[in-house]
Amino acid sequence: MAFHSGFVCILGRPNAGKSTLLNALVGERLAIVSPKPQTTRNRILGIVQIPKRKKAPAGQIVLIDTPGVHKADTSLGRKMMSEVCEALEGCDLLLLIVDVTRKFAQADESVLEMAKKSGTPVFLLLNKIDLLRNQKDKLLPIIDGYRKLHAFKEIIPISARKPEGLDLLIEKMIDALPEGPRYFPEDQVTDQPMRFMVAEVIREQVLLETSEEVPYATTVLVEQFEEGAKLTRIAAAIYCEREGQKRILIGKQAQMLKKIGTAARLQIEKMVGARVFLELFVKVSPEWRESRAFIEELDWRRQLELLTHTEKT
Ligand SMILES: Nc1nc2c(ncn2[C@@H]2O[C@H](COP(=O)(O)OP(=O)(O)OP(=O)(O)O)[C@@H](O)[C@H]2O)c(=O)[nH]1
Ligand SMILES: [Mg+2]
Repeated sequence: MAFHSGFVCILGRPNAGKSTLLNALVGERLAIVSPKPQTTRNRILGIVQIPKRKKAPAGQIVLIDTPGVHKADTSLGRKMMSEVCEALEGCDLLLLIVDVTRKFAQADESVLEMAKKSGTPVFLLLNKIDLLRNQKDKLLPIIDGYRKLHAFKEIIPISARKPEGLDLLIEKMIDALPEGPRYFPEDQVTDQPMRFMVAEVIREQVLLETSEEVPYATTVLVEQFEEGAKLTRIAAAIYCEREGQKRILIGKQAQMLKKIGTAARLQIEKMVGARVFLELFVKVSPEWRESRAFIEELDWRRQLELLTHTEKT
């Protein structure tokens, strides 16, 4: 029987649940998740293998999680939006995900415009239906409202967190994707380097533990990653923009940094499957969010490109 495959881009406003959906569909924590908007800063690939079922074909769904669509006001923000545009290019299907508990607003309009402009078939996912609890009768008028806005190929209510409705979503995606090759080996779930995933796990703890401007002004770079027989040694720098933010990130008697480090280390140990020695530093780099050179340094795809280029020359 035929094999269906293709690239599926997850698009939506910040906080809609895109990364939660990616993780739920792949069955692994590939993308960090937090209650704060603008958690994801680059596109994240997740591969879902679909075995052959009774009447349905087998397949491979290559999902691409993207940063939340927002009005960018820094170099970092513009880079995030260019990541969204790159993900949209050449994909076979779009999953436009909205938080069903929030009213359709101006910001949703621009996401919808991007989806329409792409010319790609769109599934509308009404996420967080678990929050509606016994008010699920509210769904029908919401669906009707959205139907008027665009000829969505499917409208599917889901809960990415619970999860709910995801089997139906997978079935519909496989049906909608064309016959195609297996793009990635059967045992591969992502293309992200471990170093980058480690940096993200540390950033996730910063997002969870700090508030106001600190999470947005923070980024993480892994500076050392050495796998030993018994122990993996990792050193990472947490960058912020001001001395005051540095003080918050370190905390009284370095308690905050210890808390972030311990929680991150436990996660990283699961990921690398070994004991980890994690060393964290906090560095101040004023206005790094406006530095294009630094933002390129944070982009692992760009770094890999540069590396192969240097090797060739
Ligand atoms: N109740 C409920 N919460 C959800 C659901 N899906 C996601 N969330 C929560 O919504 C918040 C945002 O989730 P993310 O997956 O980080 O959202 P995102 O769209 O990737 O956000 P950005 O990366 O900032 O664009 C987190 O607190 C999630 O736990 C859901 O189905 N139900
Ligand atoms: Mg995200």
